Amino acid sequence: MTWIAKPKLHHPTLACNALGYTRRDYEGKISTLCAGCGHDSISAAIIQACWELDIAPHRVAKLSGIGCSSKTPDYFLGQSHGFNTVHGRMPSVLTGANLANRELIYLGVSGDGDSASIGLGQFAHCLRRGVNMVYIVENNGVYGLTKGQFSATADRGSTSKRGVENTDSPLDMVGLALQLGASFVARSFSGDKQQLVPLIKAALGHRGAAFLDVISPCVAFNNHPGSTKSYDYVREHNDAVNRLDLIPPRARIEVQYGAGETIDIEQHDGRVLRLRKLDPDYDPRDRIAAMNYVQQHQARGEVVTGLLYVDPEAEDLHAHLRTVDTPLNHLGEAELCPGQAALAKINAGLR
Ligand SMILES: Cc1ncc(C[n+]2csc(CCOP(=O)(O)OP(=O)(O)O)c2C)c(N)n1
Ligand code: SF4
Ligand SMILES: [Mg+2]
Repeated sequence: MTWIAKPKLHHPTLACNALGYTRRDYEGKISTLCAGCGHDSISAAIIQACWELDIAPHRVAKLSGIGCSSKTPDYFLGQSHGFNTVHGRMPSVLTGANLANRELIYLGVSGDGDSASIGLGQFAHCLRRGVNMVYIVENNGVYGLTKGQFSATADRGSTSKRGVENTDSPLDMVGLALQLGASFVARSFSGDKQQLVPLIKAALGHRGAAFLDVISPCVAFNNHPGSTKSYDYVREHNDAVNRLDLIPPRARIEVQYGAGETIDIEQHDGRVLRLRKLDPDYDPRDRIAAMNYVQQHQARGEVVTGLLYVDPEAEDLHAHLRTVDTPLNHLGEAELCPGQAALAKINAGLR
């Protein structure tokens, strides 16, 4: 709970990184998400990655939109800069911040509702512009915060908590990111920290638009009608003296599987998610091959995970715009104001 402060005392034997920080120095407030929510595992992976990379927390700017996923930056990197924006508007605020101060490490955290519905346009443009950032979508196929409506990434034929079938085609964030020109595209699963932590570290080291789609189960809005642990079942069979909403804690799903292997993961609602980890000889430097690979496996009902595409030579928005090396917010009036003579020359050129 956010009003319960975390104890500041650290055990003296906790391991420190090269900056002298323990892993706990990269934590944030206590999470208010449902017990077992995949998003908390992603926060833990971000903490681990930043600690292992010896990133000074004050060098990170974390930005998000609106949703359970977008709440998570409050639960990690408590010493970093943070901006919780409007629903779907994280990318434009991040782009502006990045243009003003290129020296920070930009981490955008969003949800499938935030990025694939209301924020789809913003998502598209920050990727195609090559904004230097790590963009993580915590993808659960629902609007978790507003009680589980289908998001645009929900599979056709999947049923909601109320048993309603989704008749719309899903939108694949990875396929879109590849098409839109992101120079680093990866997918993972929240419960696979062996894969997720290195992917976050690689994305943080990439110059350009790095996109990470992380499948992250929502434990609250996938309880099927047959379940005796569902809200409806409990309400119908509960002779209660008052009505309280209860979110039953569920175990986090954790997985381990090797390169080239597939794994079937039974989710909390009983649906099976088939993940395939990339083959060891997969070459991630070919964008078109990556698009084909993702589509072919998708047609077989497999969700491919791993680093799908990277352009190691990528350039970012600052390179495209040829901005000065000094962050714009460090420049003084003398550098920012060209003076009367320069202005007169520009005006003359426009006559
Ligand atoms: C302009 C606007 N429209 C709608 C909402 C209501 N709303 C809040 S969060 C959300 C969807 C969140 O879904 P997602 O991004 O997938 O996050 P999750 O909770 O699933 O992690 C919606 C529609 C809002 N806050 N603002
Ligand atoms: S409603 Fe779903 S997404 Fe939101 S905190 Fe609970 S489990 Fe996570
Ligand atoms: Mg969601």
